[in-house]
Amino acid sequence: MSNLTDHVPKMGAFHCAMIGLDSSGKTTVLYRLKYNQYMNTTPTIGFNCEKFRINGTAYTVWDVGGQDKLRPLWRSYTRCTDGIIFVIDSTKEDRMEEAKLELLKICKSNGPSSKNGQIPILVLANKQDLPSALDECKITEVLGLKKEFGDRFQWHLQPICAITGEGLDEGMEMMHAMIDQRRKLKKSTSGFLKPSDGKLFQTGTESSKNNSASAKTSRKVQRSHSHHVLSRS
Ligand code: G3D
Ligand code: MG
Repeated sequence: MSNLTDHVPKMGAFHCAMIGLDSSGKTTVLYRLKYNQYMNTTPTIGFNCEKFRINGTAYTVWDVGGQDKLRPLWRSYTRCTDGIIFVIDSTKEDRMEEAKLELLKICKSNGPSSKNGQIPILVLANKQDLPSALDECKITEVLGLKKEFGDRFQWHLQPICAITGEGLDEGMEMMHAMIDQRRKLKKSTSGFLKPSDGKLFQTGTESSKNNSASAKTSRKVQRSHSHHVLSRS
């Protein structure tokens, strides 16, 4: 039996904070998502904010500057958001450790035990058009995604090219699925809505797959992608 609210149209936008090291391609991603075209960027001092719709869902995305002196600001954007988009430059093997440390810092403050509970993370492995780009397996390994996040976090790694937009739709579909899952989980654990079978929640894996399969996308991903969604029973 489905919950009553499953049939109520979703109100309001999904709020996402987009962070990552400087020059990883955050602003290029932002404008690709908003205008579906490549736009020239200049280094972001402060932040950019854009609103747009993807497959009927409204998003407000904050793109926060990634230079090291701006990184202390990240937390104020990630604290109360629905989802975190973490962009990495897949060609910069020598900066992966730095990216990993920054990602871990943010995750620690948004983990399951934090006040706001766990916030889903979409890792965009950008610049896959370049021959020197590390592949998905290598990036998962160097960022320690399985080791550090395991099944404690909802996360998804998506290889993309922000210049062409390849992989972005798939990544945002996964973000949508993870945010939906977190909202359902919050409702079910708050005691207002409990699934009729008494379980706290079902794994989001199947719904994520279904979402991906049914989405009408114009930009296709070439590589397979890995993800981990929180499941509780
Ligand atoms: P940032 O906002 O994370 O700092 P930007 O990064 O969006 O400003 O992008 C930094 C540089 O990376 C830009 O090049 C941009 O064109 C480039 N870039 C972004 N995404 C991709 C991609 O998918 N593939 C390739 N090849 N380049 C990308 P410039 O030359 O303007 O510094
Ligand atoms: Mg920028």
